[in-house]
Amino acid sequence: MSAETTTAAKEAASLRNNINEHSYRYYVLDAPSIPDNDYDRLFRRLQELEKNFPEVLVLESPTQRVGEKPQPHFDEVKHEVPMLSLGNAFDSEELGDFEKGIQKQLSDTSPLAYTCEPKLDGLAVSLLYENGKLVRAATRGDGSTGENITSNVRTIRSIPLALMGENIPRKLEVRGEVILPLQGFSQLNSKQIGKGEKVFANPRNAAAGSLRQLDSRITATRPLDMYCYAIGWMEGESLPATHGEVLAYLKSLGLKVNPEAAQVTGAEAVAEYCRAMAEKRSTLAYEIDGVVVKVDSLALQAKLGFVTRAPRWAIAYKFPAEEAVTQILDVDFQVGRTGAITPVARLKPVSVGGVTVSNATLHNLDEIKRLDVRINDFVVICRAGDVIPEVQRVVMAQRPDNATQIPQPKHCPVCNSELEYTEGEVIVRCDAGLACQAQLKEAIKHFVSRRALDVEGLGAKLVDQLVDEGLVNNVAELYHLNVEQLSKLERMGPKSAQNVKDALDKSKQTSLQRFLYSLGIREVGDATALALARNFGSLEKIQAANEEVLMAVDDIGPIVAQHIHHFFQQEENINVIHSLLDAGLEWDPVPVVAKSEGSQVAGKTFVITGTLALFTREQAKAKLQEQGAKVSGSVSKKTDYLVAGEEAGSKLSKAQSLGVEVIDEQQLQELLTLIQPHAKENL
Ligand code: 5U1
Repeated sequence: MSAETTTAAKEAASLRNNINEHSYRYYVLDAPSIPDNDYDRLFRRLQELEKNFPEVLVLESPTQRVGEKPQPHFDEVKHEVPMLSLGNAFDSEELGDFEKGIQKQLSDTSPLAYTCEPKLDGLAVSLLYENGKLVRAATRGDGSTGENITSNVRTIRSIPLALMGENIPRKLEVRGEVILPLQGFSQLNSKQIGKGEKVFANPRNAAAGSLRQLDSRITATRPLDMYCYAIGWMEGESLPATHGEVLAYLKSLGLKVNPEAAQVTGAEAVAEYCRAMAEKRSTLAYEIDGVVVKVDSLALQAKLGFVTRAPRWAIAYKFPAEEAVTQILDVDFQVGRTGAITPVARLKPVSVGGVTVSNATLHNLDEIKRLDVRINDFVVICRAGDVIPEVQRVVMAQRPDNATQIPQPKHCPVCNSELEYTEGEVIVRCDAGLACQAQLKEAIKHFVSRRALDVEGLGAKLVDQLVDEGLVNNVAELYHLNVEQLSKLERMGPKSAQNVKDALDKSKQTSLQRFLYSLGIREVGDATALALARNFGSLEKIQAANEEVLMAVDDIGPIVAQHIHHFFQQEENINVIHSLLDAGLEWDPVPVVAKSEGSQVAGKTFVITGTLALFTREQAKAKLQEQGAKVSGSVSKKTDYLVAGEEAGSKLSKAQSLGVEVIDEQQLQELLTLIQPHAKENL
């Protein structure tokens, strides 16, 4: 190295330290120490040196945050230590149960010390530092395998590319939440509107969309931030004794940790922290949806261990569903797949927990009566998670003079046929079946949906067009479409048309369960379809079964049996089935399952909670019942097993406190397949 280069290298190193320190103060501590102009000057000088002396350039230089070209895809990353999810608590009683469960396991009733911190509504991300340098960042994915998003994460200014401080470990895998703060979110949406591009529904979606960019130059324009909350694993330094100290250690390395984190003792103090955080929520610069509570002692955490994918030593307290008041502008009636008429309130748009809501369901006509809701009324809207917002109550004190009764519909709003009001039934229906375009569209959407024939690329808008243009009058006619017809439709080029045609051809090879489900028989979900397929083994036998024979199948009661039998009696349905078979739909023979003979689960009582990945809950239930197990909705002393999926909530805490055996779905699958090696088919 020449003397000139050595001098340049020294100056570059000093500039990097200087710039990193100022960035840290600005982005992590939120306490800038120099004016922007001075910072820019330092930055430009470093860029100049690195340009003139490329040999002094290092990957962790602050000038190297943004990549120069897009990447083709994200590689997979296998997490060395799984990224866990958390069980939920919804009130102080459940927080108390959480503590009791732990005390029971530890055989010690002393109140426990916890660290509480806000639960950020963002995306869990893992950062890997080797010798202090950021070498990899990954999404959580399914907890075991995520995606390598290093180039995007490098653009997040509050994440150090090189750790600071004295005790830098040889290797450190640190976890936290990437978020888009509220101010950045509204700026981003204003920009999107200006460019005529998609507006993000909430900061979480915007953060997810930003991290999923293949071009990190786009991510770099999004003001993302990250708060770190845990060490996944570490080499070369020893872990502190408590979680509070872990957070302090991460902070000493230059990582951003949440300043709201606090240590408290006992479940009551935790509940108090949660109440205080709920009050503070609207003043925070980012969205939160609850509080994460962790047993503070790492030794106790290790002793308590894990159930399925959630630690026993931590829980997420979730804030109650969000509410807002707005005015009903009108009420429309929508027609569902089975002809059910649902009243939908059209609202003056209102933000509920960061999402703009303009429609809310009123469920059915009885609900309109129960709420005594009228057009122009001010109403409380409630939105919980991804559920469709609903009208919760009328603000009677604010009822305006022009509040008008919602007229009871006499005719179908789509096909105009007379509506059927059945004594004692809450649901009003249009019984025009597929002659009603709304029902036809919904039937086709159901037919091509993921759990049915799974026709990729045939989305709702395309289905609407196919029906509106008269190209498809029943599901079988989908298979008569040609590329030319498809490519003439809106937003369809020859390539997309060919893709849809290919996807339709691919869907012809299916399973009997999917085929039955896709027919959209009332009350026949995919679990019932599976039970039918397993019990009868062939379509012909199901078609020939009378109600009594159908009712011999576990879980099929008189009403479901009547719907199935009725469906297969209709000439129109028989014709469509023939046309589908003529079009080439086929499936492998289905082995008929002997009921509970020899099963490990026969006679046992199961409760299923949380989100399962290998089964739907209904499938798990159907399979258990098929093998003679009972499936109950609530945990009690009589429960033999709790099957806990992701985000298992209060049932998990209750099972733990009652000492009920908790298994994950892998173990469930093992129990189910012990005597039936073919039981995995068709899941
Ligand atoms: N604040 C915070 N969020 N959060 C999410 N802490 C925290 N801890 C988590 C998760 C999933 O998991 C621990 C088990 C590390």
